[in-house]
Amino acid sequence: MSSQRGMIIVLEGLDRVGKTTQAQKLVQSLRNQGKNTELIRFPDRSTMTGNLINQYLSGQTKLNDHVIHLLFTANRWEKFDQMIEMIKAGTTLVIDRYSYSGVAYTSAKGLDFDWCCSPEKGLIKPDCVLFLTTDINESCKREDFGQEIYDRKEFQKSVHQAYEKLIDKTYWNIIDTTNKTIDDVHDEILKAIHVRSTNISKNISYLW
Ligand code: T5A
Repeated sequence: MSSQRGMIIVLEGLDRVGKTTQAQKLVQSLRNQGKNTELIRFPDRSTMTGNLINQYLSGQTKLNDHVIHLLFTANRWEKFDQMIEMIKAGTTLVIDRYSYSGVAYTSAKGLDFDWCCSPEKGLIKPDCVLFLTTDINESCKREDFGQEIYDRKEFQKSVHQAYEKLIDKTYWNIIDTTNKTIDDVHDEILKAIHVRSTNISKNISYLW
């Protein structure tokens, strides 16, 4: 066991805003700094729940809105024990989407906000959420937008409004990526992480 627990960093934002690009670059930079770092993506489409989620997102299977919400949450609970182990061993986790996506996307469909939060209760609370924003007109034009069921501009606007209810400046950084290069955004993220990393509590906290 490491004497210092790993940091937990989450990237959030609308579809195609650049989360995966930035998560991968962040993992690489942290590893270059000598930090043991792992990338986790939600949904994890490789598990049993992930397979159902993938069928739903690609339009092959229809599911009740409550059911798909609980599947996304279960997909996170499946990783819970492994994540705790890694953090305690001193591994930094960079997580591409998390509970905030769950709540923002489902509540944007009109489901009760508190109901959406409740199955997330008890999951690990991140030390830092990087909320990537951009001009929706730009992200909707990016490659592959429109391939999955949530890739509709009007729905994305509702999701953004739902995210705004979740912003907690005590551990969220809003990173406006509009007209910025991938490298500029990466630099901004590194600066934000550096500031947050000086203030990590010894113990793991839990949502919500
Ligand atoms: N969902 C997810 C829920 O409803 N509930 C949940 O609990 C969870 C976890 C799938 C869907 O599931 C929903 C949300 C989603 O609708 P996903 O697989 O993470 O989730 O889907 P996306 O968010 O669409 O993930 P993507 O990987 O497709 O998009 P990213 O990661 O935001 O974007 P990225 O990095 O792949 O970049 C997209 C393109 O933009 C370019 C990249 O090169 C790439 O071509 N790009 C830039 N171009 C110009 N300037 C920049 N600064 C750029 N940054 C990236």
